[in-house]
Amino acid sequence: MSISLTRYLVEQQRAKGRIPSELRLLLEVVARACKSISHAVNKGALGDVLGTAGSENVQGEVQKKLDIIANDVLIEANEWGGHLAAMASEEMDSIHIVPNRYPQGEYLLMFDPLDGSSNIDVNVSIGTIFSVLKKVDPSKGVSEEDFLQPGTQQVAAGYCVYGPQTTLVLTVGDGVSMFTLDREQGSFVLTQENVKIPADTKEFAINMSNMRHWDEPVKRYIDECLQGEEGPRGKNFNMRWIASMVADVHRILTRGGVFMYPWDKREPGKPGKLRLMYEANPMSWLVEQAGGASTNGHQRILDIQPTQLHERVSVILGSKNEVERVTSYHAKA
Ligand code: AHM
Ligand code: MG
Repeated sequence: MSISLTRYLVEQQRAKGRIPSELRLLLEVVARACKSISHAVNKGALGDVLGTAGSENVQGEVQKKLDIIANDVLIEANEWGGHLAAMASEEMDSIHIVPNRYPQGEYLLMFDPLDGSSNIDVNVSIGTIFSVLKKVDPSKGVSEEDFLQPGTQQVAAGYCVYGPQTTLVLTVGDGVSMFTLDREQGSFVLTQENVKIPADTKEFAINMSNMRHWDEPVKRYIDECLQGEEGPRGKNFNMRWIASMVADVHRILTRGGVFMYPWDKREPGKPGKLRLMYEANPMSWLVEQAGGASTNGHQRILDIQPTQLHERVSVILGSKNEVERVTSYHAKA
């Protein structure tokens, strides 16, 4: 018997008491929006969704048409349900407060509407990443400060990867579950529960073209992997780099591995490329819930107190023993 996302969430609410009905509604709406984005992605050149939009986001990155389409889909789907107070997105300068004409809820939704934008036009896996927080003080109006909570405060997080299959991966703090979109039924079906990342791995993911810019601990780690059987690790490593964090993390949740987008010397003032609120926090929680680890090299990502909405961070996540090794190299440096 197949279990739909709806049923899974009802059971999380009813039997486990883990999620209130408002959060269940919120997650259903996010899933519906992802379904709609998946359809847009599938149309490709037939749907006039490829190419750039001719605009830039707040971080000075060129926006693709699908970045904007996905952002609009998520905003429109979520603003009227009464479960949210506000939303924040990688593609919007500031927070989007639920308009006055709709009731306001207590949840805050953050998303990277289309992660892996450089892969859109070349038909490689891309995705949507999301994270849910609760307003600290429900009696006050909502502001940007409400979003600046460490990742440990997330009440739900997940991503949807648009690849050969469309897969939604979710945690509400009770392990990680995966749902595959059944296009004939139009619903997400539970296809894996209790996802676990093996503690050891022989696979790493990093953009090797930046090697000359890395810091010593990261250089050391990768250099030792590259030496293979003859080196200090005594085993051969394999490399994968999809350039879509959703797809790289999905592989790690499926078969293990370590993913890194570390700080580098290209722009020393920038802590990293990836965004804490829309990418690092949700992915770190999923990875930890699957038994893996996630750090910026010095601190657990989920413990970082954000100071800005669009803050960037260095990310090292995946198989526990490898992440601990990279962390120990940072401590020694
Ligand atoms: P995006 O959210 O604008 O798509 O940027 C984030 C992406 C990640 O998905 C991926 O890991 C990284 O950027 C790839 O960067 P690079 O092109 O430097 O390899
Ligand atoms: Mg992204």
